[in-house]
Amino acid sequence: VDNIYVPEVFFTNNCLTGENVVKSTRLLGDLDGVFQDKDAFEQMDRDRIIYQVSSFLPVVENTPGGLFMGITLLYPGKVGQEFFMTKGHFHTNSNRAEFYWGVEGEGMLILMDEQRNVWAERMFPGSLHYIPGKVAHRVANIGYQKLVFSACWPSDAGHDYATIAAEGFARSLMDVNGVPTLL
Ligand code: S6P
Ligand code: ZN
Repeated sequence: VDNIYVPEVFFTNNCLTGENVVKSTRLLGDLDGVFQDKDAFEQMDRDRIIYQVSSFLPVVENTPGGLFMGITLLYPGKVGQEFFMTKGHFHTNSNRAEFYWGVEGEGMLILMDEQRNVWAERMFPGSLHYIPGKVAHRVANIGYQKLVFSACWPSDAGHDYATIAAEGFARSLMDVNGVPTLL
């Protein structure tokens, strides 16, 4: 498995074969419509890498009872005053929960329930976050360094990106005079 962000924990588990690891890269251009400041977005390089995900998929997608694990590297930066963040999603099997935990850097986990209530939890190395079912989740990098976090979710959760693409989150995490603030 070349050119992949792999922390020590993966090597000690000796579970990477290269066939069950799926890597994906999200460029700024893939996040069109996600950020509030459209003018700032248009002035930036659409080919800039915003985040990369390596997912370890030991079973076939949709297998009931299995688990997936992923590690996400989210670069620092802002579009206007809004911190770089992941697309965010609900799960297709909406009641499926997920764990996130912070590995490196400083972030905010932004959560939204089906009534569009939004709240956030601070992420830092060692922070652990339980995301209940029916709660959309996205992560913002609020620091000056890369943010690395890991996730574990059921193999039959699935990803519903369409709802967030259509309706967004009800609040955005902005830099207000140096303070990350949900507006
Ligand atoms: C998968 C898990 C993460 C995210 C990754 C990127 O269920 O939540 O691995 O896929 O952090 O975020 P997103 O919203 O683009 O999938
Ligand atoms: Zn998820």
